Formats: sequence, C-alpha cells, structure tokens
Amino acid sequence: MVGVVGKPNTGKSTFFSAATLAPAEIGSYPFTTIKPNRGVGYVRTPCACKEFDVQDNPVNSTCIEGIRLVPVELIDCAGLVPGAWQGRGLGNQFLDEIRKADALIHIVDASGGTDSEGRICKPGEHNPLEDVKFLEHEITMWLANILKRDWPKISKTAESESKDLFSMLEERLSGLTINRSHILEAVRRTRLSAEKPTAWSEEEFLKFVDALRQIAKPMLIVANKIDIPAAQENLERLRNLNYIVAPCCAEAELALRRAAEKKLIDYRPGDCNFKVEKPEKLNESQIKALETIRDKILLEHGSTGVQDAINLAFFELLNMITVYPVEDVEHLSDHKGRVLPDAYLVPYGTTARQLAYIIHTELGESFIYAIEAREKKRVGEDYLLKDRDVISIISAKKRA
Ligand SMILES: Nc1nc2c(ncn2[C@@H]2O[C@H](COP(=O)(O)OP(=O)(O)O)[C@@H](O)[C@H]2O)c(=O)[nH]1
Ligand SMILES: [Mg+2]
Repeated sequence: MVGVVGKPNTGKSTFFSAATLAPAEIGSYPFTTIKPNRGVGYVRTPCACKEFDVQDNPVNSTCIEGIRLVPVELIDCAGLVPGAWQGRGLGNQFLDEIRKADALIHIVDASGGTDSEGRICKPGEHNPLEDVKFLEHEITMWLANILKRDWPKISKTAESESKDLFSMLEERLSGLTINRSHILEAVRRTRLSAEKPTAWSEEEFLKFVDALRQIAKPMLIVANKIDIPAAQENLERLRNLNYIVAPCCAEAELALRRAAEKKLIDYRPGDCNFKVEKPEKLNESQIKALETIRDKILLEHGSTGVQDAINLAFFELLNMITVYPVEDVEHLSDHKGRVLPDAYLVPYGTTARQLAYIIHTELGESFIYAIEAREKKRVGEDYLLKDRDVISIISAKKRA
C-alpha cells in the first residue's frame, strides 16, 4: 500500500480522488472503495497482449487498447502539521496510517501558496523545500520515539548471547511495515556496529533511525499545483533535492477523469492528450477549461502527473515488475481459456517459485518447474522473473 501524505491543503484528497476514480471501462470494480480514505488506484503498463499479438480477457486487472491497468491500494492520509509526532493535530491518526504504508507519495504545494501549517497564503510566499524537511523530520522523530522506549533493553540484550539486534528490531517494528531487510540495510548504510549497540551515541541512533525511514518508507515528491505560475521556480528547487519529483496538476487529472467517466472525452489515466468525443454536450466554459488543461498542462508537462506519480511509486520506489501467470502456455490462458487473465505486481527479485507461493501456497509447495512463454523455455525455481514475463507454473498437484 502507498500512502498519500503532506500538510493540509496541498491537494492530497484531490490527488487521491483523481487516482481512485476508475476509468469508465472499469466502472463497477468490486473493491473500488474500501474505506473513505482508502481506495484503489492503478499502475499503467504496456500489456503483454501487444507483444504476443493476442486478444486478452483480463480478470484481476483491465486492458484498454494495449495498456494494462493493474489495481493498487492507496491511502489518503490525514494532513500533517509540525509536531505531529508529539500528537499535535491529527498526528496520531496520520502516524497510524503511515504504519501500513510501503512507500509515500508526498504531495507538496509547489506554488508556495500554503504556509507551514497548511493555511492559504500568497503563491510564492512559502518555501516548499521546508515541507520536505519537515515531513522527513516528523517521521524520523515518530520512529525514534517508538524505538527509544525499548532501546536500552534491546541494545543490552543484543550484547548478551540470547538474541541478536536484527531479530529484536524486526519484532518491535513488524507492525510498522518495516522488515528485516530494511533493518539490515539501515545498519549497513550507517556503518554502525550491530554487536555493540549500547555504544551508539544519541546522534548515531538518530542517524540509524533516519536511514531506516528512508529505506522502509521511501518517498517521492509530487510538485502539485503546477498550473500556478509561481510553481515553476519551486519545481526546479525541488528537483535539486535527492528525490524523484513528479510535476503535477491533480485538479486537471480529476477534471479529465470526470469528463472521461461521462464519455465526454477520450482519455486514459496518464495520457499525454485527450480527444473531445461529445462537443455538443459541453458548454463553452467547459470546453475552455479542457483546452486550458491541454495547453498549459498536457502539452507543457507531458501529462497531469498523477499517473506518473503512482507508477514511479510502484516501479521506482518499490521496484515492482508486472508478471502474467498463465496455465496454458500455448494459448497464454487460464483453465477457463481466458487469455492473459491476471497481471501480478511483484518486487523485482521474485523467483518463479516465490510467484507460485504468491498465487497459492499449494502451488508453491508442489512446484516442479516453470515455463517462460516468450522463449518457451523451461526454467527452475530460482528463475528471476523479469518485467512482463508470461509464465506458466508446472506443479505436482493438478489445480482445481
Ligand atoms: N491550482 C490548483 N489547485 C489545486 C490543485 N489540486 C488541489 N487544489 C486545490 O487545493 C485545495 C486543497 O485541496 P485538497 O485536495 O482538499 O487538499 P488536502 O487538504 O491536501 O487533501 C482545494 O481548493 C483544491 O481545489 C492543483 O493541481 N492546482
Ligand atoms: Mg484532504
């Protein structure tokens, strides 16, 4: 799950509404809304159907003219104000939400038109770089606070034989979607001693926690409100930070998706342009608004940025790839004859056998080998899946 975060009034809910407004082709997807602030968005990826030149019958995802939209879970987190880690504002609610997040999309008002607390001010008046620093600080302090309570005990025990540091931290942090490999990487990066944690200074402890935050809650920046002129200069400044930055106009994406939902325009999430389908149903001001979006956002920036941000979160921050498990490798279908029915998002590094386990525990347990459909090649359990692989798993048990 990916969390949409930031201070109040930057456009989080607008971004979230746009991202979770299902394209008309999907319409009544069974789990469009989970909770008011949880929803399903989509990553956009070229579908394997094009390359294999087949007509597909998607089941767990959608394919619109060769573009596969794979559902992903998003959460619209409560607005964050400075001091949240000490319980200020909706701090506790916010932190409870980012517990569950694998990555964060930080919505920043690039126009500088909202102050540090999220109150409206004149565009250009607030420096959005401060918002980035502030969010980093809040999350690091929240994590540090959680760990601090048990740190004396954890660090001492780590130096006796009974338990190692990694196992104890893993246990303590599992509820925060922080796993062992995150912890290992944070210790490696900070070059601190896992054998002698009692010797870590306060500063070193914070350095470790900050590294852990960067690894376990990777973040990208959405430079929103790019339609406001003052945003341009800030966009350049944000790009100098060490983050992926997606220029964005969430409001434009919401308008386009709403128009597409009513079939007034032809537009798929992430497209660089749209076509008016029913000009007779649009009044003059609507047409003008749409043309402004085309000129000032799509033609200038290549897209509204909403879809890019979601793709970047899953494909760059989380290193996901898309794979298509099939049962019949000749027809690329499942047992019901549906072609390329499912697209799975899995982290890069997933093996054929791990994929089998993801599909079904039993399939993982009875795995014999797999067939990669592109080369029609037999591969073993350790085969590293590649993006857009179509793969058939052969197991000892016949599947129901
Ligand atoms: N100009 C402009 N305004 C936007 C954009 N996205 C959101 N807004 C406006 O910013 C205000 C706050 O938006 P909202 O989504 O409620 O922010 P949240 O508090 O972060 O959830 C609203 O008036 C939105 O219409 C954008 O891309 N451009
Ligand atoms: Mg909101």
